[in-house]
Amino acid sequence: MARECVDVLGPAGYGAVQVSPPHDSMSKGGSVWWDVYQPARYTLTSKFGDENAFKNMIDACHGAGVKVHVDAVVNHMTGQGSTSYGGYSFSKYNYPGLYSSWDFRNSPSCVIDDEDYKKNGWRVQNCELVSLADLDTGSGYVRDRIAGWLNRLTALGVDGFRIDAAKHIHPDDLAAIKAKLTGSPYLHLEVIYGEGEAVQPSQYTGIGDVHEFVFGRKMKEQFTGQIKWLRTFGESWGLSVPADRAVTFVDNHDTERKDASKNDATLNYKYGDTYKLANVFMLAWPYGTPRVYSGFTWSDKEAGPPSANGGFVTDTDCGNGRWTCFHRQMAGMAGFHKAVAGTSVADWYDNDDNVIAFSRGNKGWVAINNGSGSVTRTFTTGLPAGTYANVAGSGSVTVGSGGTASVTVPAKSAVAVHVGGGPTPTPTATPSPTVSPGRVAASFNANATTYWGQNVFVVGDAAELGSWNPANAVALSAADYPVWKATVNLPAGRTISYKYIKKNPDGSVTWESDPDRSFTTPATGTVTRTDTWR
Ligand code: ARE
Ligand code: CA
Repeated sequence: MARECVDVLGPAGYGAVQVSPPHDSMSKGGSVWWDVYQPARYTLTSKFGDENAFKNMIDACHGAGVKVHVDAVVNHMTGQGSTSYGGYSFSKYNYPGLYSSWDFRNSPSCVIDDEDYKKNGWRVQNCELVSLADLDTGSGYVRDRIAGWLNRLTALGVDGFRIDAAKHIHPDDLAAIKAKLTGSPYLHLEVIYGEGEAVQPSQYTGIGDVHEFVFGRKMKEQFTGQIKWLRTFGESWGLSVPADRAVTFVDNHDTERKDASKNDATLNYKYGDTYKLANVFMLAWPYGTPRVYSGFTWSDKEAGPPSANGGFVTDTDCGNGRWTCFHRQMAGMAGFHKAVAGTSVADWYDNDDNVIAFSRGNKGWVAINNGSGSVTRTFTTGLPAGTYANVAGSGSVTVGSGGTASVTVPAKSAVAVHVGGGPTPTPTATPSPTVSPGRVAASFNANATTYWGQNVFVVGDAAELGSWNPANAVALSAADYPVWKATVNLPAGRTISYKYIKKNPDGSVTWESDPDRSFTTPATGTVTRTDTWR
């Protein structure tokens, strides 16, 4: 996570990252993902690492301008097991040094039934969620322990909390815990909307933002149907909390695992381009605070993430197929979301089927083709004239003086451009046919991995390479990705220093590491530099 904050999340413009529950939890030795939702004690000795690693992660993320949110599991403790990842021994209702049986609502103990959700709000908040020992959040002692845990995290630098199973904590209890918090961490609550249920999301909006589960359900419905209907998307669609209180998402770690036939199922990474396009829409349309979900790949829905030595999660590798690293695919759109903040939707277009386009003020424009055929037309973009990089894919869009642009949107893809993402100069991929005397054609071939919205340039001490000014660097073409290429005419017989740089969706620049690269151009002919990003 620390690495990802520095390399990807920060440069892309993501505002925050929500991490998995970091408390010491019951251990199922790596066989399942959900043991982390059974807290054993409030220490940072989890399957994800220890307190040092956690603190380093926070510092690295803050250094990259990314806030850190923690998934806080405070409605309950465990329902099974006896040993934690940190080597602590406990039993249900008995956590030495922390809680004993009287801190739970277990006399008489009851377990929430499916029909309780509609009929009995008291049982939803006081009985056990899937047999997990339900904390007596009405007790001062319990409230102090919970607030103490959250305050320790705040002291380490945590900026916000997802409150797990908030629906199962009475709003008055949650408000009392909130009143004991130091600072003002951002709270977002998991209160799942269910039609006709006794406990409703609207009862919690006075405490924090609320996860809008209707959003993901609607995204699945529309993107597996016709997206032209999204023109009117908003609160009137039966969303459960107002936009300014909603955290939106296409899926989360629970909904991605629901059987597709269930009405609370959502899209997930297995839907490929359809999933991607729904996320593009979420980041482009003004509704709520969007959250992109990034997890690990699975076929068994119980299976845990890649781990070793009894379930300790190994470092994420975005190249081995075990992790979706989906946040990388949305990196360009995170920059788009940030760039268009505060603007409204205009210039709506749809083809009466599965292609839509709209602008966000004079800051951004997006086209989404959820259909099976490519579409080429002249769109009104609302943008100032210029050439902009497509941050939802590859290539660029040239907007004319009237704000219109002729754009091709291939089937199942999107084009998104925004002001400030940096107009990409047209790649000078082809050498000019005649090389004037005293000059030689130098080809730069750089093997560089990028995420969506990032582009590679070469910059150096020659005027033709921008005289070390990134703004005048030469764009490389991604046509042979991961090898980025350009050919530049350089003075013959001269020693040239250069480096490759990446321009990020938010306009910032990432430089290769030192030292500078250098070579001497020949007296005549051509020269090719074959390099790997470092
Ligand atoms: C596991 C086993 C259980 C066992 C239990 C205790 O699967 O068989 O009884 O352990 O030993 C996750 C997993 C659970 C897992 C649990 C603890 O999903 O399977 O139980 O971890 O390890 C309701 C809640 C909502 C909750 C969902 C799952 O309202 O808060 O159920 N979501 C959060 C997390 C989950 C997590 C927990 C809570 C527990 O996101 O990942 O559970 O910390 C309607 C209602 C919803 C209701 C839903 C149930 O839609 O409107 O409110 O959600 O039905 O499907
Ligand atoms: Ca409860």
